[in-house]
Amino acid sequence: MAQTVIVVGGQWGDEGKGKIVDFLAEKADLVIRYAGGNNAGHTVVVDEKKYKFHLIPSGIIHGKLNVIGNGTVIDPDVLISEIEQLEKMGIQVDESKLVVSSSAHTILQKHKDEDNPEKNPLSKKIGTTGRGIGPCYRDKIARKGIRLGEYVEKENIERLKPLIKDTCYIINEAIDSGKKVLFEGAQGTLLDIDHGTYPFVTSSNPTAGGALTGTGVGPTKIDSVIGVFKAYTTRVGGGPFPTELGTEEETNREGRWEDIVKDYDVILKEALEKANEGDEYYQGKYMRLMGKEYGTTTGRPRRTGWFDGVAGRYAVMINGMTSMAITKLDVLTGLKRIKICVAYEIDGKTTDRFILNTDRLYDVKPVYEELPGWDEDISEARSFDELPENAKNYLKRLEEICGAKISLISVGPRRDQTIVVD
Ligand code: 2SA
Ligand code: GDP
Ligand code: MG
Repeated sequence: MAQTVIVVGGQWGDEGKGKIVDFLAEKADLVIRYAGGNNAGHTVVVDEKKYKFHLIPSGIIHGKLNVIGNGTVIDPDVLISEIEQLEKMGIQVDESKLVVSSSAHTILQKHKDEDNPEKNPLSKKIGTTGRGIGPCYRDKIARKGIRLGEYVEKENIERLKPLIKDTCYIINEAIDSGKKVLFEGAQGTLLDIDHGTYPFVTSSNPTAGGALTGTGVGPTKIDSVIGVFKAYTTRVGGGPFPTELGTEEETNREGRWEDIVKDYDVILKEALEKANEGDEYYQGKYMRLMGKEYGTTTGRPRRTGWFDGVAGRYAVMINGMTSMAITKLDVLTGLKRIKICVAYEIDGKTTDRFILNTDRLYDVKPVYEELPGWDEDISEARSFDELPENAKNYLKRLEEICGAKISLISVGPRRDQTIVVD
């Protein structure tokens, strides 16, 4: 592992950044969250134990120093309850394990009240997580927010006081003394307030640039940027999604995970049969079921679709990715044919560039390349060579289309289900 690594989401979030960060964290000294708040949700599975994080970096299970940087927004109640939950699971959280920037902004009750999708048409349209993220960042930019250091002092929150630090010094001193630092992205490139599908975005910069402003580290100190991509695409909430399979209404009708888990095997088998007959809706449904594509924060079903190589290439460029991690390759197992979007057709023309005008992105028709799939169980593969030929070919095509090499492949949720590519 390079000394300083940014792990960033290449799509619309939930790419499996938590798992990749957890895998890399073993070799790191510091793990840092730099943007967003408890709208994020990372699931990490270690020894069959499932850990769900919203605010605290995944490095906490390794006993590393975890930092929540100045670019984040913090709901103090959520932070305290996450700390308490971890302590119940036997993970001690004190200032040697977790520090939080005094300059992070505070999510207040009024921010949460405002960002209620049931009551606020804008929150509903965007499909926000309802956690008060947008209103809090708005107040920060308008220079009327409350920074966490000030809030914790004012409200006298004893549990958080020892954790509040000027984290930019801690991080820079660690880097200067040769320590290994991982920057953990939340959400993804296409949800970035500047580079994503505005207004269907979150209110921060999840991209690599956000790792700098969100921590106080300069660009010359960054060695590598790993972009995490699913082997297909998902999206939660509203907004255009060129390679989507099936419609949003149908997604909603399916209900939440709790509702379908009872008949899981039967529904999955039916979805695969219909998917292999060429039914697009069931191809998407198969990905949703196989990938358990239901939100960590809200339990919402995620919209699913084929890998979008145009968006992938754009994400590689925006973040200056030095390599890619491809996750959830196992989810595609069973599909006879797998598609990759290689270009967009718009106004009768073909382009290999992402469309930055969000309204126009709805009019895009993906140009697909079709590759043969594989049937073999790949969840026990631990090297590139152990993968079926068709899986290898699929990955090689993703590299060519996106223009970055693949350094990690994930074939299951567990830490050990990871392939390092030399
Ligand atoms: P917000 O709440 O203001 O940040 O919402 C704005 C948009 O950003 C999307 N967004 C996300 N998309 C995927 N995953 C997210 N985190 C949770 C998870 C989601 C969940 O990791 O599973 O549990 O539902 C996340 N957070 C924000 C959101 O859907 C809006 O489109
Ligand atoms: P993040 O927000 O990017 O950290 O991603 P999430 O944790 O929200 O969503 C990714 C989900 O996929 C989690 O439930 C992970 O446990 C799971 N996951 C990660 N990698 C893999 C993989 O390679 N295969 C499978 N089947 N699941 C994975
Ligand atoms: Mg997530």
